[in-house]
Amino acid sequence: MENTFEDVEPSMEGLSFDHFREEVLHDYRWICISREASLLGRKEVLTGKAKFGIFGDGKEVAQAAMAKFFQPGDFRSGYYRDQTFMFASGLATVQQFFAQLYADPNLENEPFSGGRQMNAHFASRFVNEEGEWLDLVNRKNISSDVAPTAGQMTRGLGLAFASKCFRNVKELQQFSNLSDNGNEVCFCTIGDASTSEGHFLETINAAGVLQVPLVIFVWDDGYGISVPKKYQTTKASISEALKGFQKEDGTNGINIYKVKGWDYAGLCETFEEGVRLARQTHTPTLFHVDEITQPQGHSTSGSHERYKDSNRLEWERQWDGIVKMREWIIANALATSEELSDIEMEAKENVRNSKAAAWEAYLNPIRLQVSNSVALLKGVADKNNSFANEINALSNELSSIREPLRRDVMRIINMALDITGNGEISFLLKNYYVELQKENKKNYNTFLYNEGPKSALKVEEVKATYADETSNINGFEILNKYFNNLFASNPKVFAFGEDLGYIGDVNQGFSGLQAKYGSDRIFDTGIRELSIMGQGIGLAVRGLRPIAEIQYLDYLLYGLQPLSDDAATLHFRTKGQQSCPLIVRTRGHRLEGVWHSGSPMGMIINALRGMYVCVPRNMVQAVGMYNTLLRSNDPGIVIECLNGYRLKEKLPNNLLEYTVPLGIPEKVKEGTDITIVSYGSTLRIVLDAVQLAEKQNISCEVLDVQTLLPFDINHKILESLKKTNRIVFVDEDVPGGAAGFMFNKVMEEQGGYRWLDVSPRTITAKAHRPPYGSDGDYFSKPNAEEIEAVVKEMMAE
Ligand SMILES: Cc1ncc(C[n+]2csc(CCOP(=O)(O)OP(=O)(O)O)c2C)c(N)n1
Ligand SMILES: [Mg+2]
Repeated sequence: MENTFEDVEPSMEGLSFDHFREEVLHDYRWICISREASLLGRKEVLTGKAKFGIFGDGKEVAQAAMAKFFQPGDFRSGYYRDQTFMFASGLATVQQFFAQLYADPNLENEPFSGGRQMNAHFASRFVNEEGEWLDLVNRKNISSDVAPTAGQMTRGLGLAFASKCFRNVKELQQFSNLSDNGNEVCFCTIGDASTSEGHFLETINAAGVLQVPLVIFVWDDGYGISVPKKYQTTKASISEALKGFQKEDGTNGINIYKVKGWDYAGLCETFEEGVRLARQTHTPTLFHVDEITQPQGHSTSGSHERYKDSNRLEWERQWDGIVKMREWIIANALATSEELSDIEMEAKENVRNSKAAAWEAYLNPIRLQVSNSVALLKGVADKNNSFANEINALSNELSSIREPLRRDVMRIINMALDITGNGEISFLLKNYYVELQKENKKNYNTFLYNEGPKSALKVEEVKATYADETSNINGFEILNKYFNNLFASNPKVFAFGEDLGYIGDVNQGFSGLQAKYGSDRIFDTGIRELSIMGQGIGLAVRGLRPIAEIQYLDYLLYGLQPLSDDAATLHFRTKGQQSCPLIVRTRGHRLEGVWHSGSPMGMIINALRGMYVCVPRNMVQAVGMYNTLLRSNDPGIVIECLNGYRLKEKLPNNLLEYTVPLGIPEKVKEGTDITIVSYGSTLRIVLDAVQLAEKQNISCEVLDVQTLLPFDINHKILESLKKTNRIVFVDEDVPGGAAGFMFNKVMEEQGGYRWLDVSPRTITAKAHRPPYGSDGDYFSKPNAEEIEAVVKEMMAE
C-alpha cells in the first residue's frame, strides 16, 4: 500500500471546518493503520515469520500530531517507537514496515536499512551512489536509528547544531541543497526511561547552552521495559526534574512543555507553538508527552502482565489514545461512530494486504533460489546413480521447508557438493553456489566503508614537496599553518572541542585562528566528550566537514559509544545511504603518568571498524592524513603524538595538496637483518634502539604502518619480511593489543609465517598504566634498551 499524503498545513489555525474535519480523519486513519500494523506485526513474530518485533502502539495519537509539524528540510533522530510518525509523514509505507520486520535485504522493498536493522529502525537516503549529498532541503530527513537507548540524543544535538552553523556562516549559503538558512529543526524522540541516560542529560545541557533547534519528544509510557519511572527519574517526571533548564527572559535554556499523549487537540496546539519557536529562534524545546500507553507491552520478547498490576492495565485500556480520540471526534461531531468504524475496518484490510505483499516480495527471491537449487540437484542426481538417493533427499529437504531462508539454500547445496565432490557433474551446482555467495555478500557484508568514488582508498597520493630554503619548525606550527590554509579554502570545515577556540587548543594547533575565522567555525565546547562526538556526527551527516576534538586520547572512552555504535556503523546500517565524514582529532601515546599516556589502540581498532584509524608519527604525516580524509566520505580518527608538538619538522610547501594514502606503510629505514614494525610515538624509541643495534652490526629495517585501519593493504610488510626473515611488532598498547592485531595481519592474512627464520615477536607496554614520572614511563612503555635486547636475542636464535 502506498502512502498518498499531500503536504499538511503546519498549523490548524484558519482552517475551514471541512478541511479541519478532513485532516482529523486523515490522522485518525493513519492512527488506526499504525495500531493494526503493531497488532499484526506482533503476530508475525509469535508465529515465527520474523525474529523480533518492537512496535509503536500507544504512541499513535501523539505521533500523528507530531508529523503535522515536520516539514521538508527537517531531520528526525529518533528511536524504535516512531512508526506512526513515519507513516503519517509519508516516509514509510506499511509494506516497507513489514519488509523490515522480515529482514528483506532488498533496498527497494526495505528502504531504511536493506534488511540490516531490526524493525522500526528507520532512515532515509541522504547521499547518492556517487557519495554526493542529495537535496535535503526539499525532503524530510530521517537519520538512521540506533538501538542503544538515548544514542539518538547526541546525534540529534549535532543535526540541530548544523542548522545554527548554516544560519550563522554566510559562506555556507551557497550549499542550498543542505540548508535553507538554518530553518530546519531536528525532531528527537526518546522514551521516558531513557532520559536516565547521561546522553540525555548531557544533550539537554549542551542544547541549552548552544541554543539549537532541537525539539525533543519524550514518550512517557511510565516504563523502561519493566522498570517504572519512579526508579528512573527524579520526582518521577522529566519535566519536573528539568525545571532549572527552562529558558527565561534574558537567559539561555530550553522551553519545556507538558502535554497528555491521548489529547489530540492539546498535542497539536502545543507542538505547533514549540516547533515554531524552535524553528524561528533556535530555542531547544522539550515536550514531555505523558500518560501514554503500551497496549502490547515492550516488545515481542516479553509480556507486560508480568510487571503491570491490574489497575495499571485497566487504566491503559481506558486511556488508550485511540479510544480517547474516537470519543473526542464524536463529541465534537467530526464524524459518527459508524464512519469511524468504517475507517477502522478499512485500516485492518489495508494492513493485511500490505503485510501479505511484503511477505511475498520478501519470500519470492528465496523461493526462486530454492527452485533453482532443486533443478540443479535433480540434474546432478539424474547423472549419477550412486549418490542419487542422497541428493534427492537433500532436494526434498530443501523444497519442504515452508519458510526457507537463504542460509537453508547454502547449507543444502554445500552438503550436496560434499557428496558429489568437485567434478564435472557438479559444475553447474558449484557455479550457482559461488553466484549465491557473491549475492549474499552484497546483501550482508557491504558498505562498511564507502565503496564508490568517495572511498578514502581511492584518494590519489600526492607527495609533500619542500622549497629548498625551508627550515625546521615546531610540529604544532605545521598544523597551525595547515589549519589556517584549510579554513581559508573550505567553508564546510568546522573545528571544536575543549580549549580549542579561544586559546587554539592545548598545543596551539589552532592558535590565532578563531580570531581569523570566527567563533562560528572554530570554538570551545563544554567538557562533554560524548556530545562533542555527537555534535560532529550530526554536522557530518548533514554534509559538513567537522573536525571534532578529544583533548587527550585517554578521554576518548567518554566519546567512544557514539563513534562505535553510530559513526562507524552508519554507512553499513543504511546500506550506503548515509555517510558520516567526521574527523576526530586527538593526541595520545606516551607523555606523562596514568592519565596522559593512553595508547589503547587495540580497543580503538576493535570498537571502530567502519572508521579509519590514523596513527601519524609526526605532524607532516598527520596533515597528509587530514587531507586524505577530507577528500573522502568515511569517518576517521587521527591520533597525533602528544610528545611531538615541539619536535622540529620541515614545512612542506603544498600543505593543502599532499595526501598520505591510507593503509600504505612507509619504510623509514632500510635494513637487511630484521624488520621492525611500529607507528606513532613508539617509532622514535624504535629508531633509538636501531642506532644501538646498528653499532652491534645488526641491520634493521623499520616500517611505519601509518594507519591501523586499513592495515598494509598492499602487503609491504611481507616484502620486507621476505628479505629479512625476522620480524618484531612494537607499540605501546597493552600486550595483545594493536601489536597483536598487526602480528595477526602479517602472519595470517599476509602468510608471513612462511618467511620466518626465527619466531616472531611483539614488544608492547606493560598491562598496567605508566606510573607518573620519567622512570614510570621508562619501565612501563617499551624502551630502547628493551627493544635492542629483543633484536639481539632474535639475531642469536
Ligand atoms: C544502552 C542500552 N541499554 C539497554 C537497552 C535495552 N533496552 C531496550 S529498550 C529499553 C527500555 C527503554 O524504555 P523507554 O526509554 O522508556 O522507551 P520505551 O521502550 O518505553 O518506549 C531497554 C532497557 C538498550 N537498548 N540500550
Ligand atoms: Mg517508556
